Amino acid sequence: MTIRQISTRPFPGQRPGTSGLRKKVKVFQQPHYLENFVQSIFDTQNDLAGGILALGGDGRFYNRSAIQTILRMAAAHGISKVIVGRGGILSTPAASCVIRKFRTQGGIILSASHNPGGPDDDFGIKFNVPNGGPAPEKVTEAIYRRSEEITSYRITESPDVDIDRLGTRNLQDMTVEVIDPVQDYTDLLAGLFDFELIRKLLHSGRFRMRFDAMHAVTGPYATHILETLLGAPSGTVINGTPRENFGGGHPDPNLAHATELLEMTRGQRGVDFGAASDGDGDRNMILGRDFFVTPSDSLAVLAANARLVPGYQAGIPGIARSMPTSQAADRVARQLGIDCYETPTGWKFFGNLLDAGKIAICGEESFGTGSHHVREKDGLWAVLFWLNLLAVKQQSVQQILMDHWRQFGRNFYTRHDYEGINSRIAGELIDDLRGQLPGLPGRELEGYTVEYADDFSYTDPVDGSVSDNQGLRIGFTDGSRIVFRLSGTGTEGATLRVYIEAFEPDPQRHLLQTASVLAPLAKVAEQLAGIEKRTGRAAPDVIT
Ligand code: VG1
Ligand code: CO
Repeated sequence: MTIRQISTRPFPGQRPGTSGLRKKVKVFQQPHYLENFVQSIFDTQNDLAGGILALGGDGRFYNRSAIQTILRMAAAHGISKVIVGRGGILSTPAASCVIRKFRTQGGIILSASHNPGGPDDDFGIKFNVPNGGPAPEKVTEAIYRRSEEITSYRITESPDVDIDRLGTRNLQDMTVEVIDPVQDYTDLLAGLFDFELIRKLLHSGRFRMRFDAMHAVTGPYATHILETLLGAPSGTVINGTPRENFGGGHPDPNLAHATELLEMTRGQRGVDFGAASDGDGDRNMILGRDFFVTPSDSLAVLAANARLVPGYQAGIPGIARSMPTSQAADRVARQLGIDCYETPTGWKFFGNLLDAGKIAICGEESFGTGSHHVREKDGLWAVLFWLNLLAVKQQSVQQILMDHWRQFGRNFYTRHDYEGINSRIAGELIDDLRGQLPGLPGRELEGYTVEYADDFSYTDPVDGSVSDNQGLRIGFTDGSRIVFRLSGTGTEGATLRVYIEAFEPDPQRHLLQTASVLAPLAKVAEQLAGIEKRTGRAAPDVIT
């Protein structure tokens, strides 16, 4: 067979961020750019040669051409078989499912998640390890170090592989197996939830829902599961046809971007339940009629009610949340008498806890929720979990939340994002804040007394690895909190995230406006960080 060895030089900055390597498509299109990173994966993951690799992506622009490049390189590297989703498609949770089910030596997922797609927008690649989860830091660091010293890569000279027909074919000595991207994932979810009960709810005539696939990867998954299997009326899934540029939108399920869905849940004629997922299918947004469920609350509600769902009937050993996620889940864990872990931002930190059986449910404030069924967050899983709960409880989304808050208290929560700010200014802002931290405990600010202030450092309870500098936390004596951190997923400048939460035990106050409850703390955040003075921004770009 013809394998070519191509000389190359390192590209600076192929360091994976919160969730893989994300750059503009134009960056990925430079000769050797993608190849260098893929070869760095192959060179550092010794079990891949002679092993099996799962491969797929969210279908955005450049997905198909990247798949062909990776297949040629995999053949040249001596990988025995690549399992690829038809059309090059695998949602992130489906990829995780496939890696686990077929015991592959890892997987490559092509996605920039919720970032816009198209020739002028974003692309991404990430490596998942054999447990199905994103590579832990020591693996991403090894890949990055390799990318800094690479001098050549290997690739076959061969025509494109047909990835649009199911079945097995050869690329020189390697087998390429094209699978239905939806089937294995659907089977897994069907084993966790009470599909019969959900079907009854959807047929009761008293319940209407919409799922917004945002022209991204979950279209075929949601249509198959919700409409075909569960019998929801056709039209339940909106924007269900995946597009390479997501129809020009941000495939980001939040109040700022899923506005069409939001409208459908409004007023007397609004639907009872609205949900959306992101570009690669791992995020979810949950809406009731005229009601938004914060992702932090969603995590707490799912954990508190897990026993009502077949897959979690025996109860859960523990919960984990990322550091900036609200402490609502902690309160649930306390009442259930189980552990709650606080991890740095990014799904990779949940992997060890899930593998060790310390937790079964975990989540992030950024519209991510998931469980031990895969090792990624899972948008449709969360939607089905909610549908299962709604079917069991026969209550509205709002009623479920009101009951939850009455039992556990309410953690009011918001995140303010300042996007595309100058990287140097953002760095200085964080450095200056870090310098202020030691002087904060005991100080009173707008009526709140600082209890602790630190730069979050995490020691993995399973392997002891330490991750420093994971965000600045300022906690107040009444349980309120402000967190500052810089995004690790952007492709232009820096994004500053400010996370604000306040605890409210009094049910009389649970329906107050979030913005007004959190206004004094937002003022404190501004006083401490001087965001407007430094960046010229008087208000955040996105509030969720
Ligand atoms: C953001 C979120 C984080 C999430 C990450 C990947 O990271 O805040 O919670 O894990 O995106 O999500 P950052 O570093 O920009 O804050 V996604 O849906 O890749 O898939
Ligand atoms: Co995503």
